[in-house]
Amino acid sequence: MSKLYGVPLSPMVRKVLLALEIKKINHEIVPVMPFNKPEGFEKISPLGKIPAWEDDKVTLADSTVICEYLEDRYPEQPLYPEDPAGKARARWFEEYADTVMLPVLGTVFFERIAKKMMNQPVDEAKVQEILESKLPGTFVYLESQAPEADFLFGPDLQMADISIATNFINLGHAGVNVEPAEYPKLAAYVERLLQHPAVANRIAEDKKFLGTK
Ligand SMILES: N[C@@H](CCC(=O)N[C@@H](CS)C(=O)NCC(=O)O)C(=O)O
Repeated sequence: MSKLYGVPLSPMVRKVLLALEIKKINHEIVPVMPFNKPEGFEKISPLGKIPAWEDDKVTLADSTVICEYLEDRYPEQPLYPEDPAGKARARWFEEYADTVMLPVLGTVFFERIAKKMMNQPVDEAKVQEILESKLPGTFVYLESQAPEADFLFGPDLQMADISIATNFINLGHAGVNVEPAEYPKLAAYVERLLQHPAVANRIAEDKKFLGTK
């Protein structure tokens, strides 16, 4: 069976997992923790990062590369717009989520949740610094881009939305929400993202694992 290497709490692994679940692609998860990787994992993921993917045809690393492959191989239930301009904009949002949101929102999660799981001291000063100096810029940009209704490219949740949602899931686990009074469009969009059945199911699974409500 096709294998997804990683753990669902990782935003980048969850991104691939959501694509797999929405596209109903059979797979198994091979648990690999980002900071405790099995020997030889570099043969599957050259940079040693999760997620990685292995099936009957290919071994791949990087969530975007994996998701684009899944889209090409399993085009039913498309997760990218068809038109070139829409597809390019979708790729931009995915890139923004992976390279700008992950280091900001992901660090808050890493400090407050991952470090606690590893019995390491939480650097709350670092969290506060991110919340005050880095998070607002991201929220201001996303407020300017958030759709008035539905998702970024219409009524269906697509890869651009998934890439953003997975980062907001971890931010929520870390106890930070979008303030509707400050960011009304973004707060409403994030609410719609988190209520999508596939996303809500991922959150429920995470909470079971974390032992939170
Ligand atoms: N661009 C990569 C980033 C993957 C990534 O940064 N994964 C993190 C976990 S969310 C990781 O494996 N960190 C451990 C490390 O860098 O060694 C992707 O989209 O898959």
